[in-house]
Amino acid sequence: MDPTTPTDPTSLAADLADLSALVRACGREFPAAADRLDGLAHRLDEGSFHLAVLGQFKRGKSTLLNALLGEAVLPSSVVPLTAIPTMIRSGPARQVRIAFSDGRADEVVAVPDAAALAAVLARHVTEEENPANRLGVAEVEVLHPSPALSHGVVLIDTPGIGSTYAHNTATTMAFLAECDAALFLVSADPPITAVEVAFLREVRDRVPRLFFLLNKVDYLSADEAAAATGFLRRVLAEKAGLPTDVPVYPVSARRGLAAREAGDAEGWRASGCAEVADRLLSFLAEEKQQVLEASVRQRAAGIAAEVLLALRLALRALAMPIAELEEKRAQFDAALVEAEQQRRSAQDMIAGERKRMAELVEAQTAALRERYGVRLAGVAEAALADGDEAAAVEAMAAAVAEEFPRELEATAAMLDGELGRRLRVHHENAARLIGSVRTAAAELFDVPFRVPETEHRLEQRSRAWWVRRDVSLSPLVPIPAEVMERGLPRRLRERRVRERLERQAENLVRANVENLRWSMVQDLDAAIRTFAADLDGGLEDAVRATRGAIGAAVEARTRHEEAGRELAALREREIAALEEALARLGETDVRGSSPLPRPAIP
Ligand SMILES: Nc1nc2c(ncn2[C@@H]2O[C@H](COP(=O)(O)OP(=O)(O)OP(=O)(O)O)[C@@H](O)[C@H]2O)c(=O)[nH]1
Ligand SMILES: [Mg+2]
Repeated sequence: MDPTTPTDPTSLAADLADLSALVRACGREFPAAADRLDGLAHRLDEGSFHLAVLGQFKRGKSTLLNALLGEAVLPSSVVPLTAIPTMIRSGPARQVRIAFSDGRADEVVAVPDAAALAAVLARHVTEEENPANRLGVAEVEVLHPSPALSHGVVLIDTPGIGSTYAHNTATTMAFLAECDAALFLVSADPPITAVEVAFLREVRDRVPRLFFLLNKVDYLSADEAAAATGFLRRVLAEKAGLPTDVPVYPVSARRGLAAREAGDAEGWRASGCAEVADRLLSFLAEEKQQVLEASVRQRAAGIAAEVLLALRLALRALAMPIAELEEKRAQFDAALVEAEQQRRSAQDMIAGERKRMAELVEAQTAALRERYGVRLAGVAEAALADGDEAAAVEAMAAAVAEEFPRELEATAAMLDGELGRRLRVHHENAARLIGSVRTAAAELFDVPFRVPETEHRLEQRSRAWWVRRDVSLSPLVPIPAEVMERGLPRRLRERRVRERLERQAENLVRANVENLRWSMVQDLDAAIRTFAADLDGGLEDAVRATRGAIGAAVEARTRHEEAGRELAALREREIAALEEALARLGETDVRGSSPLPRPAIP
């Protein structure tokens, strides 16, 4: 099968369900394998693709999304408006779920039509009706039946950057890490600004795939639109280092929306939105879907190959003279002694990795503490120059609230990457060790088996270990001045103020960095524990499957010749069914000698 051909994910899901049922029915040695297959089905099911629309305020992001959805549901206006990221997923009927940052239960609202949906969204995500996010909304998720949301695409409306509402910019910046791809929207009038170029530079480093849309081309004639597109391309190349032929899609979101609402297919095409909907959305989603599906297929085939190995072993064992069988069992147990030694040394190495990572966390947080101490001293000094102690305290608190989450993100991202890189080597070693146990069994009983390749690509972007990231900041508790201080000479009083501010800064930094350090160490421990348990579990599965197969054969043979024959017939049937299921998954040579299809990665 050509792995670059996108396949129907529902049929893959069905194949996985069949395979899992089949494996489960093969007997008590295999529930773990069936569970792993169910895990893959879940992964496929939730394999959504986050596509955000990004841009400066009022470029028409919300209008464009409305055009793509086919109805005006996201609030749009002439004043800066969108204040909370809104995720729009595919669902059978319109529904809104609102999550709050203070841990209140989510609010789920079923909405009968577009107008009702628009009203609920306006109440929660706009600067007008929810100024400075008074309602404490953390995230809004919309379910919508639009076909634009097929292939697992999740469209995301983001607050515009660069408006007078600085918190909107901060919200969008913090959200970039969630985006798999983005449509970067600029408008024909005014042409791209310096603020947008600076924003683009940030985006470019954090979002893996970017597409450029030039909106509001309805203001321009055809010639002007061509000139504007050319200008935008030049700016993108010169100021943001993008290739000179980077595609730019001219659109009129407003006309697109009007055309969709009027059912005007020609107008829809003329607006440029059709191309975005047809080509871009499906291209992006398929690209992701393809990688995901190929990887799921490959892993499922690997699991099925392991089960097949155990079944073939059992069949071979059933045909063997008892004495030979016992001898093979002893040889397999001897091979396990070696594997056990390797397992111990792997666990030691993982423990060593934990220690080194913990040291890195300490070093990073110490550096952060130091950097922040200096930074806050500077902030306090500057505020004191033209204000009093209270102003300096306020300036420090503001600096922490504004800058600390970013620092924290950066440190966490760096450590995430580092742990991922380090564990990858151990992951490969563990897979090899587990494979060697199966290979030993296969060789002993002379049945074909190829160790499945491991695949990490999809995990690379997931934040495997940093799960409890807590960006809530420790507040500043002002240290009161002593009453008698007022009577002191000015120089002395100033020195006291400085000392107090210094202590304040120290407390603030210590409390916040300590929070971070503690949660990182917790997460690191959890990640290492899971990893070590996975290694032990995987090895145990491999051993259990082989021992189980031999044991069942010995038991059946000693019980009755008839029982042995019956079990052999059952195993043969199971093997045939599994081989068939494996062939459906796209594995051509079920004897396990041909390479599995590799995922197509652009
Ligand atoms: N002429 C014209 N106006 C448009 C177009 N798209 C959007 N607009 C108008 O531009 C204004 C801003 O649109 P919004 O969709 O609210 O922009 P936004 O980027 O979501 O704004 P924020 O959420 O504040 O960042 C509205 O008045 C829209 O009607 C277009 O293609 N042509
Ligand atoms: Mg908007």
